[in-house]
Amino acid sequence: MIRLHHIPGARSMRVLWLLEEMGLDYELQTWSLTDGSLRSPEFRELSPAGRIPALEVDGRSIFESGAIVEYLTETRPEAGLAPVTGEPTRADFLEWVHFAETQGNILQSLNIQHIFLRPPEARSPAMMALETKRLGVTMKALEAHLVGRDWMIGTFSAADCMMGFNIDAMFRFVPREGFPNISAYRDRIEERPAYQRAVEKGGASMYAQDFYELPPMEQTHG
Ligand SMILES: N[C@@H](CCC(=O)N[C@@H](CS)C(=O)NCC(=O)O)C(=O)O
Repeated sequence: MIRLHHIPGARSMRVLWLLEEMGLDYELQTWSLTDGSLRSPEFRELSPAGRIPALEVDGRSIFESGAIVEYLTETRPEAGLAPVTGEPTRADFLEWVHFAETQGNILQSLNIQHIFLRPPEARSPAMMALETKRLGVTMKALEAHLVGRDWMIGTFSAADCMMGFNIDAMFRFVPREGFPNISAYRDRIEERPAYQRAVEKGGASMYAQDFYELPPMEQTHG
């Protein structure tokens, strides 16, 4: 039995998409970011910092999306979704798996500032501007990397599934213009039947708007 602990639009999308690409049977257990349940003893047994995703698999629970992706590809090599240790592209694979989380942390900070922080006066326009710039730096790196490549390491791999959380989020904060390679990459992702199934099973995203403008700096408080 494989059970994915999931929140619509969260980093668990990475694992959900990978499970679909691998054709594995799994159950989904859906949690909420806002009802306090991630802090419950029951959930902390699975993920001690109370973070999504956690995956119950092979008689244990694994947390950290990157660790889950590495574990699933190592224990199920027949899926062919990661170069094995010793292959020339193994280091590239690891770099981009972990790059996704560097970018994911910035996206999380922007999600908190634009969507979750209450009251709205608690938001920091200065932090929002800084994190948007930092996101732009990671997007420029990604844009340059995708020149002449369809997928993160050339051929499709689980490193692309790690972008499953990022790809729906980044253009909510930085406009598409100037990022033709990321836009085309996103289109390729959205054409994959496994990604489409993951989106359908995963539930509605947290975003109510296509794009979130930066607030003017004079709204700074404190
Ligand atoms: N590095 C972790 C980050 C996990 C994480 O922060 N997940 C978010 C959802 S996308 C979460 O659970 N947030 C709840 C919280 O911060 O309390 C991973 O990649 O799994």
